[in-house]
Amino acid sequence: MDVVKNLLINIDSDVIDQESLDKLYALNNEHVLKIVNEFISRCKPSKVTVITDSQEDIDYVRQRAIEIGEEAKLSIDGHTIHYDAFSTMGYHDQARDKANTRILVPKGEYASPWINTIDRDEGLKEILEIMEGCMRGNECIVRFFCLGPINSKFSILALQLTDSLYVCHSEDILYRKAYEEFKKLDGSNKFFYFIHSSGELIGDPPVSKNLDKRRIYIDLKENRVLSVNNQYAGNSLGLKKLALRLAINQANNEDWLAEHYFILGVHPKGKNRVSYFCGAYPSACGKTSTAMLPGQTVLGDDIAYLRPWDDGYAHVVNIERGLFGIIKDVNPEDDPYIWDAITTPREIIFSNVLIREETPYWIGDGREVPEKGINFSGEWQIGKKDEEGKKIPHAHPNARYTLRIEELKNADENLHNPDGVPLHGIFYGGRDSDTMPPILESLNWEHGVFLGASIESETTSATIGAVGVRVQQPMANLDFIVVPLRKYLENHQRFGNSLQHCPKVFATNYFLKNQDCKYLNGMLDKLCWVIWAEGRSHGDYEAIKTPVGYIPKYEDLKELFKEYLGKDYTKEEYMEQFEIRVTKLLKKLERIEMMYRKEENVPDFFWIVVNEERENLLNLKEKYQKEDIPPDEFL
Ligand code: OXD
Ligand code: MN
Repeated sequence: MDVVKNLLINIDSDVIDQESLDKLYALNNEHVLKIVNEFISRCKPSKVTVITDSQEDIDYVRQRAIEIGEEAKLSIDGHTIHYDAFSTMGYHDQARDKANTRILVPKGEYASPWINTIDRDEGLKEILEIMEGCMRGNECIVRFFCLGPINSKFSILALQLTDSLYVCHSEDILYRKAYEEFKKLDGSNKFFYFIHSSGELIGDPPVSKNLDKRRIYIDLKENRVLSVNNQYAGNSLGLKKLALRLAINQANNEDWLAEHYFILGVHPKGKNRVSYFCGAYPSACGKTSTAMLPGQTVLGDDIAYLRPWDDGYAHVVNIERGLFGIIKDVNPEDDPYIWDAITTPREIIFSNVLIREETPYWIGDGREVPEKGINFSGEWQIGKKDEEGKKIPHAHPNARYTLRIEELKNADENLHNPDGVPLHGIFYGGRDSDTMPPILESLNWEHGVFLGASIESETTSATIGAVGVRVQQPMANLDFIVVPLRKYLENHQRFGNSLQHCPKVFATNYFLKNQDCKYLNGMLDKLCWVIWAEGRSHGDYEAIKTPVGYIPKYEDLKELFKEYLGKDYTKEEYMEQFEIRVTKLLKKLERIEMMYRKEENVPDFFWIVVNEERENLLNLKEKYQKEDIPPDEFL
């Protein structure tokens, strides 16, 4: 034990008190001590506090977040507000910083061209220098969490050091506490670790000052991420998107999947069953609204781990227990479950919204915009502009709420099931105004992998940079894939083929527009696509086989629209929505090919699907001599 204790010799006893030291020693894990020692010595906080699973410790974090001003109380009990740094509408810490998030790649190793990398030695040198003294004057919290349910084959433990009490508090809402689980590691280093610092702080509320030195470096070799000079949860919270990258690496070296998926329990009327579906959508493309469909249950809204299970299905768990949801457009009509939860007393952190008389307001909340208040830019009034003359909205388009799933009326009862839930199907979707039909079922698993690999979307405000550019987003996961795409696709193919009950794959598109740029579908129509997909996974509906996938029959949708939405779904609507748009699909295929041609050694199965798809589309063009083919032609 003394050897282990000696690992903390570099730390001044004024910085860490005996109580915290004892909590560390009780873990009996030299790896944890080494990490704490190394980064406390480097980052030089004025105080180190170790947090266990006790309520007292957890309350301490909540309290400190308010005391140091990273959060402020709002009028409703349990609600707080947090702001991230803001300079102009184009330069801020209100979204993920893709440019400065890099994978550290050892010399000579291959990385796909769209993975943002830096030479490992160079990157480590750079970030470790930036981290030198970065916590000076601040308190560093040491916390222990679990990615996934406790006591589960799926789960991975995670150690977080951070000087942001907001980060630590958010993680408490979003993840399962696991100090006691670390004790069970028996001294091993089988955990991820995350070192985060907001860096020097400025202003009131205190926000990261040195955004120019914001870095998020992912070190696959050590299963760790170092993140500095930021607070926005997508950049700062180790367990969210930073851990996803480490998990993708691990999964692709083993036999499982780590995906950017929600998990939805689908409960079709009168059938007395629940079937679980996952879904991947790039940010702000309907992911949360699909996960929150009325009458269904939500098990997760962002990240899932999948493993082949004894019953022949893939089983899936939510590695989180909370939501870090986009608040824009949350209103009582479209999002009743979320609206109810975030307007009543319970533990919630709002970020980057407008506060007026201790009440939060956001874009699309259905209320009149207050004339003034406090927002991410400080004192705000209607018409306020940033230094570059750009209008500052009352709330940021990427403003968020952080909330436990169990606080929702539609929370699924299997959230903490260590065995996860069996997976019946996967939805993929992007933002596509003119090409894909509202729902299309893949011809087989490989074709499903292709559908996921060919998601395209317009960029949104969830990442920094231009908004509205069409980009390829394989499995809505491109920002997080840290292994060569070749390997990622191979792993998918192998995974599905190893299952006796392979999930069905569906491409969805909620953003189809007509010539006048009007959406062809209502917000809730997706409920009918989802119920149809669930029925398909049980063999309840026949479908029309087109050369690019299966589409629903009009009669089935007509009934579903009536039963679930009380709507008359007309044949004309169906004919327009489910046309097979041959020319547009060929163009999309070209873009996809162009992307994958840049990758080394893309697996054969992928090119086989691409070539078949092209041939099928060309044949259709030849046969019908039309750009768009009505669905009835395939009956
Ligand atoms: C998220 C994201 O916040 O994907 O979930 O950006
Ligand atoms: Mn996400």
